[in-house]
Amino acid sequence: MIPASSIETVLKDTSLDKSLLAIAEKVYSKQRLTEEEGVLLFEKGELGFVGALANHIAQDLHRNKVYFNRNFHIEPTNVCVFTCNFCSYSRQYKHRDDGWEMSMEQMLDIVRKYDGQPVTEVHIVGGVHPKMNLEFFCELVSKIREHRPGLHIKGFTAVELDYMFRKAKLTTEEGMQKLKDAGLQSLPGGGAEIFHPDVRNIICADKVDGDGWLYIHETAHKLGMHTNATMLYGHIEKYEHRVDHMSRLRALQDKTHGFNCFIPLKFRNKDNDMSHISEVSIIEDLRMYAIARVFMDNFRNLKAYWPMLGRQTAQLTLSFGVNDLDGTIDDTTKIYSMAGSEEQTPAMSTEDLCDLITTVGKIPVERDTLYNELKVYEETVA
Ligand code: V47
Ligand code: SF4
Repeated sequence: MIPASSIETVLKDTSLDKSLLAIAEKVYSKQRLTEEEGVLLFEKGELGFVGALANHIAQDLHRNKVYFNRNFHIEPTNVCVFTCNFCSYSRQYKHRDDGWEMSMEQMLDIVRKYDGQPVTEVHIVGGVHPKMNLEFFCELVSKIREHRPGLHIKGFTAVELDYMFRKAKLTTEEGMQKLKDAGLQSLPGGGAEIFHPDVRNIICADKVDGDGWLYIHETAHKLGMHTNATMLYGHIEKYEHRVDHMSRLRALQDKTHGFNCFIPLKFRNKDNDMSHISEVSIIEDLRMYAIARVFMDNFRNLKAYWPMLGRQTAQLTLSFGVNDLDGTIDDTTKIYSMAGSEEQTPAMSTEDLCDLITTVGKIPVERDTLYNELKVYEETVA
């Protein structure tokens, strides 16, 4: 499914709302959109229109290439001191018998399971356990590094890091440097949710705030590490909050150039304290991705995380500005299956991912965590 029009057709459409035409002209001449224009796109831009703009930008940046990587996750625990209302995954410390807590050896066993397999990245993320501290995670990272020096270690959301550093009574710089010295190479984008306090104070009041999240990522960037950024959309937030969130990320990216990619995460409503909120439609998902591609003009990569969206919707996003599908995952994450995703045992082989990409006429490219191209599967395009 390709947006019905090209941007050139859109520009010639005399029936188009004047404010939308002005936005299309700005996109065509590579000018940045203001926050007001971002909100206007959400309010007035129908799917075909925003899709034409997003597709134009993605084609310009990536031609038909779509990236994926070979990765697996370690989720050390789902015990968590925080109480985010949208979370279906965590268990409070007093109910830890209902959850899981992995030992060092259990986590290293997961890494050893991939010995001899061509994975390039381990993604470590979990709940914030009061007894798993900075020292424990430095040891984990250095043991993984020692066992498999070539495996890129991407780990710990700003929420986990904020808690670890505070408990260790270290500054963000000191704590981050310790993890970097142990072998941590980049940070995932979780914990961002919606930065604006009007929303954050309702959905996840007790964890690091928006400024704190941004400061942790800025510090990582200053130390030469790359990071990702997410946004949890489709719950109580208004379009203004989405645009404010993206605008703050865009401003930090201007300053540091340290973000690898932006990942909008669709709110899933199973078994959490926000289950009464309906999930948004697939059309709204596609509009979200397309507008992110248009607004986030300094983020080269826009990722659709297929274990959360489901593989069919993820495939559709490829025609609406997305150029990355994350990885093979190998059934090593529970966050989204517990929140109601279609993907109850998320795993895709490289062949599955390539098929999904080539079916919509795109070229699969295996990448590493930093988006260096490892293999272009050009010959597989039908
Ligand atoms: O911050 C939790 C989200 C995030 C729900 O950097 C939910 O490559 C939807 O950050 N519905 C953690 N989302 C996962 C994460 C991530 C995932 C994939 C790739 C990367 C990356 C990072 O999961 C949390 C929160 O925003 N989340 N519960 C839910 N019910
Ligand atoms: Fe804890 Fe993360 Fe769940 Fe929030 S989203 S309750 S920080 S595991």
